Amino acid sequence: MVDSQSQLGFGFGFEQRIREGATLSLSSFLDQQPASAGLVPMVFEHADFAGRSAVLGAGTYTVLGEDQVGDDLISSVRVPAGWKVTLFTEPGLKGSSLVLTADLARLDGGFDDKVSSIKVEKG
Ligand SMILES: [Ca+2]
Repeated sequence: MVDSQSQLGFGFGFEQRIREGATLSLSSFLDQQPASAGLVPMVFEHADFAGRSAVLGAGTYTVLGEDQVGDDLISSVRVPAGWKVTLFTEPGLKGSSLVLTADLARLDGGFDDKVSSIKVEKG
């Protein structure tokens, strides 16, 4: 009786250590991924993917509130492979538009701090 109890106790503790070790390795692996490996497009307040940022899932953003960085503030955009992000200079997907299918570290003068609505598509 005593022997089998101590074996059970040992087995449980060993499994726990394995699980904890596996979890730690996985999270440190994920932390080391560059932001460009993200699965969803992101917009940034400043050039070179700096300042405040927001993740934009597929959909239409007819006005940009704080959850989308804000109106007339976006200066750079990350677009993962397989996504298409269209920027518009006016609310409601109006005004000048710019289609992005790859990261853009610096919007040009026509769009820098002028984006007011966005359409995000996948595939
Ligand atoms: Ca800006």
